[in-house]
Amino acid sequence: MARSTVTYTLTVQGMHCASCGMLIDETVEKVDGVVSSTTSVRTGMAKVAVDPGRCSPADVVAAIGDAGYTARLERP
Ligand SMILES: [Cu+2]
Repeated sequence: MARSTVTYTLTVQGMHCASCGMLIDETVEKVDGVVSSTTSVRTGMAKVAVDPGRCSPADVVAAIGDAGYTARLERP
């Protein structure tokens, strides 16, 4: 775990309740290279820590899309 990680901040549309955030976190954490995912329904934001050599913002956006939500990268 000596590798450095980068945290992507994304806005997520379509969340309604805490279960939505948990579903997103479960889905995103299955993506190769994702270290952790913390999604807040209250703020509509997801903070996703990744190994940047293995996971791009597009991978995270795609995974959230697969879960049924729309995500947009706020800042790398
Ligand atoms: Cu929900």
